[in-house]
Amino acid sequence: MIVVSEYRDRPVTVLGLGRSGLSAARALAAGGARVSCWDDRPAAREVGAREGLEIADPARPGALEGHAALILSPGIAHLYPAPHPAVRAAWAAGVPVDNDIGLFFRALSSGRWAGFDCPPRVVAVTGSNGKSTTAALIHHALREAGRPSQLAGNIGRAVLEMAPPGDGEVIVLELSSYQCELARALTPDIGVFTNLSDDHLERHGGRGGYFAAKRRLFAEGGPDRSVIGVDEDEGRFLAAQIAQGASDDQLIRISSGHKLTGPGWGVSARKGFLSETRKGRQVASIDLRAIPALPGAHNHQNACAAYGALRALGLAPRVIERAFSGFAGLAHRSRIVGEKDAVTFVNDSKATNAAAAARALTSFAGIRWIAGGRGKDGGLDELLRACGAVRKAYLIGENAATLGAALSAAGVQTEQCGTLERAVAAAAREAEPGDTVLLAPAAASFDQFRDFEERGALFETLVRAHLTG
Ligand code: UMA
Ligand code: ADP
Repeated sequence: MIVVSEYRDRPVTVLGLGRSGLSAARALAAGGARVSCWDDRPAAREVGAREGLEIADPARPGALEGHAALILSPGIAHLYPAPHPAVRAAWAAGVPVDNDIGLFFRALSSGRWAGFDCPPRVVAVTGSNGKSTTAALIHHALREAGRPSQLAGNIGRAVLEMAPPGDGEVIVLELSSYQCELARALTPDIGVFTNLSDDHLERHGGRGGYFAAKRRLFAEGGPDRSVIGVDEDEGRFLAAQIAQGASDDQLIRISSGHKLTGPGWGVSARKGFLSETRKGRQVASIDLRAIPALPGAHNHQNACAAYGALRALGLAPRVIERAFSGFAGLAHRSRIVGEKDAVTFVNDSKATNAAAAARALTSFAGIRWIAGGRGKDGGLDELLRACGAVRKAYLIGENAATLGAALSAAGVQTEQCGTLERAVAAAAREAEPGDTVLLAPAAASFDQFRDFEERGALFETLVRAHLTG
C-alpha cells in the first residue's frame, strides 16, 4: 500500500467503497487521517464497516463542515449528467474534491527522493481505446528488460494498492477520463494519449468535455515526454499545442496508417511494420505481423504508443521487439478462444464503444457478429462503415432493436437473439469454414451483465461447450 500522510489528524471523507474508494480509505487511515466513508449501496457500506471504517453520509447538512477533502470514486458523477449530492455539499462547504490519483501523485512527490539513486518514474496512459493494452505492453516490456515496474489505475488495480515504488522503478498507470478530470495532482513523467472517439459522453457533457478531461494529463508544465496519437484531429491539436517547434523531441507522435516523416520524433505502423523516425530518417523497424497477441491496425497503434513510451524510458529497439513478441495479450480484447471446423471464435467483449468494435470488424474475415447491450451516446457511422466483412449480425441486449434498424438500413443481415446464449448458438450453427464468430458488442454490458468481463467469460464458456460438443 502507498500510505497517504498529507491529512494526518484531519477529517477526510471517502465516497464510494469499491476498489478505488476502499484503497483510498485504507491509505488515508494508515497515514493518520480521520477517515469517514459512504457508499449509496448498503452492502458496500457493510464492507467498509467490517473494516472498522466510520460510516457517515456526506450529503447530510453540515456533514462535511471542517473536512480537509472529499475523495471520490471514478464511477460517481462529479459534474455531468448531474453532480452527486455530496459533491454539491462539498462545493457549498468549500471542501476540495479529489480522487485517489491526486492522492497518489502528491504522496509520490513527498517521498524521500534523496534516498534514490534513480528516482521512480511514472508513465500515464490515456485515450479512448487501447489504454489497457498499451499500459500492459509497456509494463510487460519493462519487466522483460529487467526493469522493475508496477501496473495500476483503470486497468483494475487501484493506484494506492501498489507497493511504495523502489529505486529505478517505473509505475505504469492507465487513467480514464473520469480519473484525469478530477485529480488535483496529475504529474506523470511520460504521458501517452492513444486516440479519441466517442465514449462516456454523458459524464463529460459531450465530446469537447471528454477530450478536455483527457487533455489535463498534458496541461501546462506537464510530462517531460508526451507520446501522442495523431490519427484524429484532437490528437493533432494536442501534439501541435505541446510541440515547442517542428523538431521538438519532447514529443513523440504515433500513428497507425500514416507514415510519419516530419523532422520530429515519430513512431508509425503501416502494413504491419512499425517504424521509428527521427529528423526525417528511419532509425528502427519491427515486423508486427509476427506478433499473434497484437492483431489488427488498432493493436499496431497500441504497439506504436508503447514503443514510444519505452524509447522515452531508454530501452533499445531490439529489446522492445523481443519483449513485444512474448506479449500474451489481455483477456476480452480481440482474444481467439478457439477454432472448430475452420471457424474461429473471438472474444472482444471489451469493445464497449463503436470505435473499438469497428476496429475488430476490420481485423477479421467472414464475420458472424454478436453485438448489442446498453447503447451509448455518439453516432454509429464509423461502425456502419466498418461492416464490409460482416456476413450477419446476431443482436442482443437493450439496444438490439435500434442497432438492428440501423444495420438493416445499411444492408447488413440481422437476427434478434435477445441473449448471448441464443446468439452464440445461432452464429455457431450458421458459420461456414473460414468464418469468424466475433463478440464485439459496441455497447456497455450493464443491461445483462455485471461488467464486460462477465459478458466475455460467458461467451468463452458457451464457445468452449460448442468446441468440445
Ligand atoms: N457509488 C455510489 N454512488 C454513485 C455511484 C457509485 O455510492 O452514485 C458506489 C457504488 O455503489 C460502488 C462504488 O461507488 O460501491 C463503485 O465505485 P466505482 O464505480 O468508481 O468502481 P471501483 O471499484 O472503485 O473501480 C474504479 C474504476 N471504475 C470506474 O471507473 C467505473 C475501475 O475502472 C478501476 O479499475 C478501479 O477504480 C481501480 O482504479 C473500471 C471501469 O469500468 C474497469 N472503467 C471505465 C472504463 O474502462 O470504461 C472508465
Ligand atoms: P481501453 O483500456 O482504452 O478500454 P483496451 O486495450 O482495453 O482499451 O481495449 C478496449 C477495446 O478496444 C477492445 O475491444 C480492443 O480490441 C479495442 N482496441 C484496443 N486498442 C484499440 C485502439 N488503439 N483503437 C481502437 N480500438 C482498440
